[in-house]
Amino acid sequence: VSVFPAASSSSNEVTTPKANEKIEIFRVSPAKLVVPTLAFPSISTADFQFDLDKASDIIVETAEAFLPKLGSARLVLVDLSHGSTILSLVKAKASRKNIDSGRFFTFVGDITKLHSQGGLHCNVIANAANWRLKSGGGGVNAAIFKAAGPDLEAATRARANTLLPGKSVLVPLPSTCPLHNAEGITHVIHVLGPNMNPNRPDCLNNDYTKGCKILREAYTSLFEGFLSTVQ
Ligand code: AR6
Repeated sequence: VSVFPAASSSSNEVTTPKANEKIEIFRVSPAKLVVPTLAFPSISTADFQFDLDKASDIIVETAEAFLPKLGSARLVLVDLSHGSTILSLVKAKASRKNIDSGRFFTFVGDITKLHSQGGLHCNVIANAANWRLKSGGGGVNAAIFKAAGPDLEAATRARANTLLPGKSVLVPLPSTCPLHNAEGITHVIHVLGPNMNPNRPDCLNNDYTKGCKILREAYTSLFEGFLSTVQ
């Protein structure tokens, strides 16, 4: 029986369950060994050029509001580098609010390789998508569609063709999909955030009243989608 360890909030180190936790684990089925975990990138803060400080407030506030609904499930904000500003801001703000760091934490790694390379098991990942729900483009969208192969494109089409800013769509991955069988990811949730980049569709021209409202809606929709997989 393999046990997926919990990740530490301060680093990518892993912890070993205590002896009495192991006894409990052996009584449950293998499927139950995994703590439901959503890994998500910071929506809108790279290609869509959304302000990092405002985004970090929204991430921490929406995560804090959702944790009580999620039972033991975990929310993990992921970015590629240890120098990530959004990870530092979120970590500092979550710690100031005393949010349980075992249930909401940051993690450095490629969201498509969290289990194989980072030892972190996440059964659901979020994608910072484009409105057409198309592969490619760049950023995390390109990485997720590439790692998932054509299965994700087909599964996405079965659910939706387009997405409005602030909305998300939950896409179950077939077991043939490489992200499912290599990384243990059963669902991808595509999220469309607000766009502040004048070279991309629906630019909000720095209107942060609208932008913050849409980003809040986007995270709320994302966490609700994850909640529906937990229940
Ligand atoms: N793993 C983890 N995090 C990543 C990865 C990865 N493989 N790649 C990027 N990030 P972005 P947006 C982080 O630009 O701002 C796309 O082209 C990145 O460092 O992907 O919402 C879509 O098609 C940043 O923190 O998304 C849309 O058109 C975060 O993911 C548009 O970009 C989001 O960066 C969406 O722009």
